[in-house]
Order: sequence, then structure tokens, then C-alpha cells
Amino acid sequence: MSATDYKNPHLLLETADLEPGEITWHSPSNLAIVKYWGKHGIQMPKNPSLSLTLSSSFTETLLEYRPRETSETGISLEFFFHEEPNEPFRAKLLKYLESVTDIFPFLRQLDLTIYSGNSFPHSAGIASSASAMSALGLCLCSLEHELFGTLDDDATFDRKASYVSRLGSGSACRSIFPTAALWGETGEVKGSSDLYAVPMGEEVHTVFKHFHDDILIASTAAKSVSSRAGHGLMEGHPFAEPRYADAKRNLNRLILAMRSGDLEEFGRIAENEALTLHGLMMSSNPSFMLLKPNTLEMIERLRQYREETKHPVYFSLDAGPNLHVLYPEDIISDVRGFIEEELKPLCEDETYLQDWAGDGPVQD
Ligand code: 2P0
Repeated sequence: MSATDYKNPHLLLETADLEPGEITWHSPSNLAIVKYWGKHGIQMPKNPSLSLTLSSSFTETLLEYRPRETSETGISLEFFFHEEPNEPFRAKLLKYLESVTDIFPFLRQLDLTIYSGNSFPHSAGIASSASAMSALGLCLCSLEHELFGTLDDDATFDRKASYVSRLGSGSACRSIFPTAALWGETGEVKGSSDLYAVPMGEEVHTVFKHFHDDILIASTAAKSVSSRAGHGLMEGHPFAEPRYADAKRNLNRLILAMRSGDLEEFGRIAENEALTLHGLMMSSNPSFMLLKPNTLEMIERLRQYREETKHPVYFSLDAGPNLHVLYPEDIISDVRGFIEEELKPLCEDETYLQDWAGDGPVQD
């Protein structure tokens, strides 16, 4: 099954006599602890990555379908983002849907309307591709199941949803599963694959079940390097090969730490991966510096707070300036006090988002 490409020419409707319907999924974003940075082929990662599945940062996507009214051959799609037609997003989704018609050939037989929106502000600089593309991947798999009854088994459904989400955005394949997910083949986890993520929630220590990720908005103005450009920077990067080897070592250590609940080791890896990601961007050609002075100030204050309190509170970063503060549930009141007093004043408009590892996507 690991070499599957899910192409299926049989998934075609035999009749145009079909009731219109709709499908809605909420799907969360995720935060990679070991980062995916560098890809090859069709959305294949250069190294395995492991993420926490978030909760309050999610995309809600409603897919409406009805029998096709015209006989044109392309995909028929209308798209609304936060209630407004959005042509750039529509064009992107159309390209994606065209690319998956070998997997879902029935898409050409339908008129589709997609309504999508995020729970988090666009300006917060949270990567929305993971939540958006996983929500859409889930809608497509639900649609297949509704029309053909093919995806009854939950594990089969999730694996296919992860596979098709990956084709939309690599990191999206990890959002399908509760608590934590691993994407990329590694000898450490049976069944792991470069083609889809696998659930890690059952394998990790309970301390990670409601692990907090408060996202401190250092800047909304800074434009992140686009993911396409970012991954592209790894081609010919002088540190590319050592980086992939380092990521694999970090992943193996992280899996052990997450199984045993070793927060110190977890935190060391999280911070090393975050700074490595930014180090790779700084040393790329062209070079990108996405950290802001306030990001660095927050890191220093967090490290000082950790030194003083001995609390297991750590940070991570995405491909942007905002600081993800990671800590377990049992120290929430102390850490929130520290954030309110010391970090929030350093945030743009004093904004931070409260998120945590959660239960994964939900169908309405
Ligand atoms: C990650 N990031 O593992 C890494 C770390 C950002 C920093 O994956 O081109 O939007 O759609 O496969 O998933 C962001 O890149 O890239 C990303 P595509 P994606 O989460």
C-alpha cells in the first residue's frame, strides 16, 4: 500500500440523476517540531517531520456539489473566502483540483462551490495552507465516500485524506490526525511514509495531549518567504545534506522524548529545529531574515524565565517572526502570567493567540 498513487478511473458517476449535497469540515493548522524544509518530486519531503496538531487555529470549508449543468470538460468551481469571491484563491484551488482528477475523476461531472474561512486573522501570519488544504482534502474524501461508499474504514479514509492534502500543501498532510503526526518514512515508526502522514497521538505521553502553543505575534507586517520559495532555497544549499541528516537524528530523538514524556529533550529539539530553520534561511542564496528584534527579545526573556523558574517552557518558530511558546497544561497559570507581563507588550498590538494540541479535524 505504501506505493499507492490512488489513481482510480472507476470513480465516475453513471447517472446525472444526483441529489445536490454539501460537506463541511473544520481542520486545524499544525506546528512542526521537527521541520519539513526541502522537497523533491511531487510534494515529497527531503526529511521526515513531526508536528503537534493545533485546535483553535483552523479552517472551515464547505463544499457544495450538484450535477454538472454544462458539458465543458474542465472543473466547474466557484470559490468564496470569508463570504467574498476570491479569484486568486479560486485559481489556485482550480489548479489543485485539476491535478487530482486522476484520483477523483467524478469532480469533472459536478458543479462545485467552496466556501472557506479561517478562525485566525489573516494578518496573524499563521500559515493557513495546512488547515485549508487539509480541510479541502477531507471534503474531497467525504464526497467520494458519499457518492461511491468507498471509504468506510476510518484509517483508510484518513490515509487517503492525508495523501491528497499533501498534494495541496506538504504540511497539510499532518493536520489530519489528533495530537501529533509524523510525515516521512523512518525506520523508527512502522507504516510511516513520504506519501502521507501517520497518527502519533496514541504513541505519545499524555503530557502532550493538551500541550499548549501560544502564538506571540511579533509582527504582522513581515511577509514570510513563500513556502515554494523556501523549499526551493534548499536546492544547492551548502548545508542541505547535513541538515537532512540532522533532521533525521532529531526526529529519532524526538520520538523517544515524546513517548517517554521527556520535556527537556522535547524542548531542546524544538528550539534547535526552529533556529536551524531560520539559520538555513539566513544562509540561503538569496538570504531571508524573518526574525524581528522583538522575536529575539522574546526568546531571551523566555530563556531567562526558564532559567529562573525551571519550568519546562520552550519555543518554536514557523517560517515567520512569531514565537510559538510551548508548555504543558500543569504550569498554565504561571506561564500565562509571564506571557501577559513580559511577552505580550512586545507583540504587535499586544496580540497573541492561545492554541493547544487537540483532537484533529471535525466533520459537521
Ligand atoms: C513545516 N513549513 O514543517 C515547515 C516548517 C514552514 C516551516 O511546511 O510547498 O506550506 O505547500 O508543501 O507545507 C511550510 O510549507 O509547503 C512548511 P508546500 P508548506 O511545517
